[in-house]
Amino acid sequence: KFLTFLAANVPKAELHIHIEGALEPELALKLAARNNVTEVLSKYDSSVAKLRESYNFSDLQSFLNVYYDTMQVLRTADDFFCLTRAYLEQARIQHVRHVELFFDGPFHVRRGVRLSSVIDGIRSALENAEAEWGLSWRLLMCLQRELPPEEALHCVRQIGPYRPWIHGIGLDGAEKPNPPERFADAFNLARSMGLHCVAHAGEEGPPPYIYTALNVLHVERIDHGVRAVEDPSLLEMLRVRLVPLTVCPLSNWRLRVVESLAQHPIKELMDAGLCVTLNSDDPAYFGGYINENFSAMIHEKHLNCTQVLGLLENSFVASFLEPNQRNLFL
Ligand code: ES4
Ligand code: ZN
Repeated sequence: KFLTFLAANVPKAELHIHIEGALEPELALKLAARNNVTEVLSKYDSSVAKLRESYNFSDLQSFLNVYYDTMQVLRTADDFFCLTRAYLEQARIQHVRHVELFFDGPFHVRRGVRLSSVIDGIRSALENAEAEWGLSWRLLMCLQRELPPEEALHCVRQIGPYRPWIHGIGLDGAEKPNPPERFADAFNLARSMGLHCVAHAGEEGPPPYIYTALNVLHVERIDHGVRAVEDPSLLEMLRVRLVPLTVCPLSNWRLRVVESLAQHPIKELMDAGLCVTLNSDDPAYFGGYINENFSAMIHEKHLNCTQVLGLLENSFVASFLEPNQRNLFL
């Protein structure tokens, strides 16, 4: 189909990708062996097939269980380098020219991996891609909402030395029953440091979580936000305030946020006048990278050319690039 070909080959930005969610089972097993931590994947028989078999999720928590298990194999800066390099190879093939990448700060710190290892490894791979093929990038530290807010605050305080390479913070993890306002202190500190602020909200959680992400955390973008369709006045607020949504259709489908791809509310969100972008979220777990998310929506929602080009343009408009660089064909 022509539009799928077009979307696949046009330059684009990806704004919602968790680097730990790009850990394919093959690399996970390789890293487990080299770090002598094969036991962390033993409940999956340390096999690619068993790991992939476990990627049959019933909700967000059932995914997070496997995701947090698997990322235990990431120990050293070089592990994060290899992981990021592997993702960026796919991104390059899919014509991603700009990426805004999340990593899970508090979770890694809690299991004894230093932020310096995480950030140095990811950053090296990003800088290589920038030098080799002109990628532009931003790096955002996600705070895990199921962990204590003090751990989130502690991680934001630790950003100092890495400030040149950390452009913002996000909020991810188990959404219910962890509303955004619990993390007001961490977000206030981040904002005072000049960091960009985004948050996952309205993925599994109800519309009020989107309101508090906007009004208490003062986020500039909402990650997912698909449940905003349930609340017309919230849609209006997102439109008037020009708050973009980073939507991840394959993720929503695999985590049963929507019953089927055909029932995804992307058109309602676009028709409400919102700045919607398409992203992969956790491509190793949800069956596709960014172009597969485009093709899924083009096929299942019968998007027209204007809608597809609008999504591609929005990926730059909604980015944290300099305003004069937020252009599709720059
Ligand atoms: C995530 Cl899909 C999703 N939702 C919330 N937190 C996450 N962390 C990684 N993927
Ligand atoms: Zn996400």
